Formats: sequence, C-alpha cells, structure tokens
Amino acid sequence: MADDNKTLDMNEFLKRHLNVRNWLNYREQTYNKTELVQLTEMVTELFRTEQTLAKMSPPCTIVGDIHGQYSDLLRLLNSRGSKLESKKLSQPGFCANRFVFLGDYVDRGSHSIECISLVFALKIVYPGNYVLLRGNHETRAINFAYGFREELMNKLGEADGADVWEKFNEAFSWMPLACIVGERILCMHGGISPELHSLDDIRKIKRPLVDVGTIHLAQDLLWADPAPDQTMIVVHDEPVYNKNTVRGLSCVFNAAAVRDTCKRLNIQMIVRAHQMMPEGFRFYCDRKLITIFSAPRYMNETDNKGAVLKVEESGKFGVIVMNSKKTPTGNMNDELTRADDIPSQGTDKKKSDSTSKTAQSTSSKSASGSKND
Ligand SMILES: [Mn+2]
Repeated sequence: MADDNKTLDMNEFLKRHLNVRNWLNYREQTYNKTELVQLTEMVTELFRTEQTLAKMSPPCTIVGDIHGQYSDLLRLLNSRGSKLESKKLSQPGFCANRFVFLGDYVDRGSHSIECISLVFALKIVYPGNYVLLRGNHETRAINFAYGFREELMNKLGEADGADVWEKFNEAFSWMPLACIVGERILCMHGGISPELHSLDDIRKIKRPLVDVGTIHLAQDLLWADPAPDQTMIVVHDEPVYNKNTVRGLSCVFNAAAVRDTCKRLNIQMIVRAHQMMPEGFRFYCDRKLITIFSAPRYMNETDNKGAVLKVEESGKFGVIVMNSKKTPTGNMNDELTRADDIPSQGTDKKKSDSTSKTAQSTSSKSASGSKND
C-alpha cells in the first residue's frame, strides 16, 4: 500500500498494473484515496489540453468497449498483430504503439478500477500515444448504476469510495467525445447524429460536459446505433435518423446517413463501439462503418470474440480478433488472427478468405442477438 501523503509515482503505479504475476492470477490491486484523486487530477489536466475532437496519426490501434475486463485489456495492450511487426518492435505493445480507446472502460465487469486506472496512467506517462474517448458508461447516471461506484465503495469504503467516484466523473466530463485518425477516419463510442454537419460541430462542444443529455450531438456521439437495415424505413435512400427505442434515448441511423456523413465530412469511414458483436467486429454500410467490441466473453455470459482495429500509416486497416478463451496461454500472438483489408477500394485480392467470410457472416446476422452497451 502506498504512503497516503506521498506524491503519486506514476511509473511505479503503471508498473504495478502491468506486472504479469499480479494479473495472471487475477490478483487485485490495492488502492488508496490519495493516489486515485491524484491520478484523476493529473489526467484531467491532460484532457483539458485536448480538443473535444481529438487527433491521432496512424499507425495506431483502435479499441472498443473494455467494461472492467482487466486481463483482456492487458492482452490487447500487448498485441502486436503480425509476426513482422513483432520482430520490428523491441518494446511491448503498450509503450511502442499508439492507441485510440472508444470508451466504456468501466461497469459490467469485475475490475473497472484497474481498467480505468491503467488507461489513465498510460495517458499520463505516454500522453501523445493515447487518446481516451468518452463512452456512455463514463457518465454519472450510468456508472452509478452499473457497477463502477459499487466497486469503488467496496474497495475504498463508502465515504472514500463516493469521493473518488466524484473525482473520476469530473475527469470523465473532460474527456474528448470523438477522434479523427489520419484526417480520414472518424471515431466515437456510439454513432453519428442529425446534428453533425461538420467536424467543427464536435470541436465546438464545450467541456466540462457533466450531463451529456443536454447536447444532442454529444448524446448521439456516445449513444447512437446503426439501425439494422430491415427495420429502417428507407425512402429514396435518404438519410434517416429515428428514435433509438432500444436505448430509450438518442437515435438510430441508416446506411444512407452514414454515406451522407462521410461525404459531407470528407472522411473515409466511421469506427465506433457500443454494441457487443459475436465476432468482435461488424461492418455496416459497405464498410463505411465498423463496430469494434473489445470485451471477449462479455460478462461471462456470451461466447463472443473481441476485436481491435489496426490502422496502418497508409490508411490500410486490419482487424485483430481476440478469441473467447477464458485464460490466455503461452505466446499471445498465437491466439490472434489477423485479417488485412482495404475498405471499398477494389483490392480484394489482398483480403484473406477468412476476413471476407467473417465480414459476410457478421453482416448477415440480425442485430437481435447483440447485447447493447
Ligand atoms: Mn456503450
């Protein structure tokens, strides 16, 4: 246990989170109030220096929902994708690669504090290498009800737990809401919005934003979903935004809305998270939108895979699928399958068979089997 009055040593804090012996046995971290308060204050200062629309240059890895699944977070932080890449890198993935996280670090799973503490520590130690977007679970009403607050109170006691929960939510209110990767890929947790006319609309959203519901665009960026095509009334292929009846707030949007947004914003594709996908990822709208979900065997209830998206410097991208095995074994790269892919540019030769099969099979599945988050 750290000395309560000492200034937080961020390198030590990071080291103890990455210590393999600690996490392989699912050994939990011990925290004190002072260090977590300092952590949230340090990361808040960094969020304040970023725009509401963050920026990232490829190559980078885009990560979807984590939901307190700490050992899976460590798996993906250390993933290197290809054997070639492994040879080139002498350092572990988390300090050599750049990452964009799409939010939903907390709630549902059993180790929300570990997950949010680790990503905040990585942001503080490698600020230029990490973009941490806000998910709908990084809002007070949601992480009050779905596990994070309770976990804090269990670990720190009721009074300290409640205080630290306030500090985390203060930090969340400063998180960026979207990120543009290499000028051409727009990332957010939820989806697009009828209020999204230009990238400046996102930049203009003022923070701290405590109640996301007060700004429609912000709410859609955190909560919206693509509509399964068969349920959306398509009139002359016009963009349609309907009420999101599954979530009870925000909207669902159709493929024409995705095409329209990409054209207007001059972007190639949209990367979002927010919905559990059996294969870890799923394309929508002729690969102009992809959903990435990075919590395999979500809540220990489903047998879903997890996935992250690797974006190369050229803009080419590949999906890395994490299998749903309970315990990672041996060499981490063995359990990763790589699928290279270029979006709708007619270079199908490069596509591996398994990718196109996966993409097809996932896109033909109805969304009814998906758990929303
Ligand atoms: Mn979500």
